[in-house]
Amino acid sequence: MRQRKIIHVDMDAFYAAVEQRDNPALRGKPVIVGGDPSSRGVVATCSYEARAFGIHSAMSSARAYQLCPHAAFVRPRFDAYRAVSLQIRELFHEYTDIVEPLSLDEAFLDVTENKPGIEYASHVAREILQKIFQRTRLTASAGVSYNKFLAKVASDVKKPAGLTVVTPEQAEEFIAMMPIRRFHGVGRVTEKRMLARGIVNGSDLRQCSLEDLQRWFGKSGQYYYDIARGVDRRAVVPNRVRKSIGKETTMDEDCADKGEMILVLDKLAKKVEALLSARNTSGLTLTLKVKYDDFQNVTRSLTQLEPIENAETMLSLAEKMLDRTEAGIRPVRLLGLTISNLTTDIPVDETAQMELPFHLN
Ligand code: DCP
Ligand code: MG
Repeated sequence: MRQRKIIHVDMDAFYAAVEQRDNPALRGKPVIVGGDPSSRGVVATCSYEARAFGIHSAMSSARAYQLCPHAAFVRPRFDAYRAVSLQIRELFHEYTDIVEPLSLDEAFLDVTENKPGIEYASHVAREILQKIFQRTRLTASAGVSYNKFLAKVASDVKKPAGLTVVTPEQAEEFIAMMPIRRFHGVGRVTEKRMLARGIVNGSDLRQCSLEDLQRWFGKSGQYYYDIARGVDRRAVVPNRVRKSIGKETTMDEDCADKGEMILVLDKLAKKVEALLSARNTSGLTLTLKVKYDDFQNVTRSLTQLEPIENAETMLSLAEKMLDRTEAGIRPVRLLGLTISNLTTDIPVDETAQMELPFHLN
């Protein structure tokens, strides 16, 4: 197959950058977008000034406040982020229609063939970053390579406002020195398990046999084996379809009372029912997510032969699954319900990231 030219574009400190752009008083300051520090909300993102204090996405806002009490805490304004997202999406389509958005602020582009007929993908990327700034007054970073994995990892290397190219000749060295936590697809749990086996960087990963990786990491083993060698054949797929629809909620206080949990699950089930019916879909699998007070997550799933679409069914399944967790014995911080194995194709709704628990309602 002919060498592909893939770009991954990712906006810098996206929500926080939009807030700083729209409110000059916030510029140059630690800005935290997310839940209120006095609530149990979390940080959606923060400005680079705030990152210097050790603050990061998904940290509790209360913790962020401890680390930097003088930071500006602002609520997210999704309409503003969506507007920017549309602007950059439109720009991408001036270069190619093979655009795969991963969220509001990032996308893969396959520019092997591109509309202006530019030869070098790095030139396309440079132009895109410049135009993003011209049109939105926001900066983005980009990675350019011959597959998605390398482009994605590369886009993170010179943030903010950076462009990193990884050519086939450079790939081996690039991967070898890269700490595995920077590898897309290696989550925190896998990272710990890799570190425990002495796998710290790409070069360590490359030493592992396929058999070992499959034994340790199951289905993902092949993926890790391939990426350690710079191999990733996944295509850039425009308009991905959603794999699941769900809702989760962080409780006001850690809860050890099962009756109360069931009330929360009942509310969640009704919300998920509404989400499904708004999209005119249903699914075969229901997953319950429980986060204990120590932030450990567990999930339980049940798959039915008949599509699940109403809240009542969801609640009765959820109750069964709740009994298969330690909820009640251990206090619970968050509960979530998700329907997957969807019975229809639903285009990826880029608002998915917004369903994270900011604790606004
Ligand atoms: N986001 C969120 N919750 C998370 C992670 C991200 O709500 N746990 C939102 C806020 C971010 C946006 O998605 O602004 C984009 O996510 P990124 O991971 O790209 O983070 P940023 O763009 O904020 O920062 P970076 O400069 O590291 O890309
Ligand atoms: Mg980003």
